[in-house]
Amino acid sequence: MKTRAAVAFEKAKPLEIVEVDLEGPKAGEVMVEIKATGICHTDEFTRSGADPEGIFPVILGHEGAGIVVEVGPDVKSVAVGDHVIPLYTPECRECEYCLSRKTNLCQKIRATQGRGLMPDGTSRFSYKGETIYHYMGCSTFSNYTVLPEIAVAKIREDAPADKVCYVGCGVTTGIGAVVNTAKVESGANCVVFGLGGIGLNVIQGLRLVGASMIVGVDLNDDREKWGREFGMTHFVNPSKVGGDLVAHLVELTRGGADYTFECIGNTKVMRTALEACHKGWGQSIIIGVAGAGEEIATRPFQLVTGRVWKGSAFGGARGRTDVPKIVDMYMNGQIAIDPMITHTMKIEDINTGFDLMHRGESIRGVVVY
Ligand code: NAD
Ligand code: AHE
Ligand code: ZN
Ligand code: ZN
Repeated sequence: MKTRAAVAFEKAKPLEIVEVDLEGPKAGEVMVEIKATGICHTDEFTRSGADPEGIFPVILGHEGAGIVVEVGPDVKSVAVGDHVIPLYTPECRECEYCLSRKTNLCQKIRATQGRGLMPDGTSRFSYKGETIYHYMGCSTFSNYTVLPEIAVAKIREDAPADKVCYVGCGVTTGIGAVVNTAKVESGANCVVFGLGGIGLNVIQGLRLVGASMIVGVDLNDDREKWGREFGMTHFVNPSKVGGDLVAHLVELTRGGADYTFECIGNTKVMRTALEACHKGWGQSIIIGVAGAGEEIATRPFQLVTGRVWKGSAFGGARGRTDVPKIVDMYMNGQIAIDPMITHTMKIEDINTGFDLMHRGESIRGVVVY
């Protein structure tokens, strides 16, 4: 069949809206009509050419919500008509990683996913006879896409797609980093670096668990009102701190933070986030994704003296199990999503969504098909 999609034909070029060819689902796969998709900074990271796994031409997008329209042979866990959220971190419930209970990083299809292909090593997308690659196993910048059944979470039917698409990455990543990765306890003092689509969800996660001090750090002063709306108690703009930022944050948190979260993808800020942690026990969680060739550095003494560096992918969430629960939390009014979706647009205007992100004007742009 034909489907309308925003294709990244080359790195660092605007996406082009074209009709691509999409093959139907094979065994264990489902076709989903994507109703809405968010634009995450990771889409921009890959579009820009900074992603070492970046492969072109590709259909980006990994923050979607939609409805199953066709199932391939042997599909058991979902049916036509089910409302689903695509999962870039699948949950097969049978690989060594899933069974370990120590990680959410299911590896069942990771190798082919990283090469832009379905588990059988082929792509379902093509354009004028040429292969177009899948992205993060999702490709939600296409109106219709094909996914393995282990990479979709079934959600309640009354959840609005144009809002809960954000659970497909940003909301789950932010709240999950607090609850699953850091396991922040009530009363903790925390610092969040980067108050965008991810950082604001870290902030609302910290409010949810009863953190005491929630310091937000961003170069964009407009982000102060956003942080405060979701629970931030203090705001720091590093460009306005006279001296050393680490010393400033350590003093503000009376000895260093119990937990810090890097939600930017800047390796210099990652160092600051670690060193702003409390001696003896402070934990710094890296969420931001850094470009090819970039590395983190600190004095080993920072770790010797008890600070801990951790990373978090998809908030440590097991998608098929946890995503429906996060959608329920939204529907029950326990977490906010609507205010963070600052812009909605048609697929034809998706490049404007990237521009708004670059200019720091949007928190989340969402494409509605
Ligand atoms: P965003 O563009 O919405 O937000 C980034 C924020 O960082 C902006 O508010 C910006 O002003 C601020 N910022 C930039 N440089 C700064 C600096 N030097 N100091 C302080 N603030 C600064 O991006 P997002 O969608 O929130 O994504 C944030 C990061 O998280 C990206 O690297 C993205 O790729 C990554 N990410 C990771 C995961 C994961 O599972 N680990 C999931 C989603 C996104
Ligand atoms: N491809 C990059 C890494 C990108 C990355 O770290 N992705 C995160 C999700 S970001 C969502 O917005 C992730 O889940 N990583 C785990 C994984 O297995 O990819 C690179 O550096 O090669
Ligand atoms: Zn994302
Ligand atoms: Zn698995």
